[in-house]
Amino acid sequence: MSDFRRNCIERELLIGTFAAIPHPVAIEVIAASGVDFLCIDWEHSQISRERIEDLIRAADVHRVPAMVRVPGHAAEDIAAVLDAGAAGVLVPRISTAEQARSAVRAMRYPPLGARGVGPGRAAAYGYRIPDYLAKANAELVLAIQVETAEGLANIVDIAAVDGVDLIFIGPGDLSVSIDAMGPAGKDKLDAAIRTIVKTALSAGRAVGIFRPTPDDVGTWSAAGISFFLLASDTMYLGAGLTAGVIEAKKH
Ligand code: 3PY
Repeated sequence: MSDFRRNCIERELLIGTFAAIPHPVAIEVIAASGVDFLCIDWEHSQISRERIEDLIRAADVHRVPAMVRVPGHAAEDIAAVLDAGAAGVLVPRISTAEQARSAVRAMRYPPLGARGVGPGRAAAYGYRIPDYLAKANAELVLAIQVETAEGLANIVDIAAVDGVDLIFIGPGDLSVSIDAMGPAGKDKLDAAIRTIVKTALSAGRAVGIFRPTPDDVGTWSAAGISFFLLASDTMYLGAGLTAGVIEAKKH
């Protein structure tokens, strides 16, 4: 098993960020920050499928595991990023157990799933297909994202799906979906998050969450969340530069 998957499953504290800038330089800057992993955000960025392989390559140079958040549930997209060498996949908007099972089928080779065999970068362009087939199911992380009212209602069934390593909570979408936005919705949103965490942990899944800042990582890690995606390269660029400009303009 890869260290990354073992650390996910064993609920080691893992800190990463989303990569949304479609250039390997941004990946190298992220990798140099000390993150435990990064997640290339194909869902909410203008990163093209062709570019993903180069971004993963840049992370590999620095030995930082790179997962990819795919744009939807298509098996073809999951296969494409895994063939490019992703260390795992984050599948957004999983709201039913059947959607979770379909993600497992797309992610794993038989007998656990139905992923197709291809001569991609992950298998050394075809030269190491048998080696890759022997280890891929054990090495790659499958994280599914629960972020809808329907997903919250179905969390017991979703968490029970074998082959899912980690349930990742998207608080932004969840807050919109359950009508718990802003400060007025905080208690409702926190209660929903705690329900997902408790159910996922009872089913033996690790739990992750998106946080825009590290401020409450301690609170959520005490609640059992071990995998954190903190903001994104673009958000940190914006926050860092804004703070610098404000400071400079004081003089
Ligand atoms: C959310 O907060 O809904 C997310 O998807 C974070 O990426």
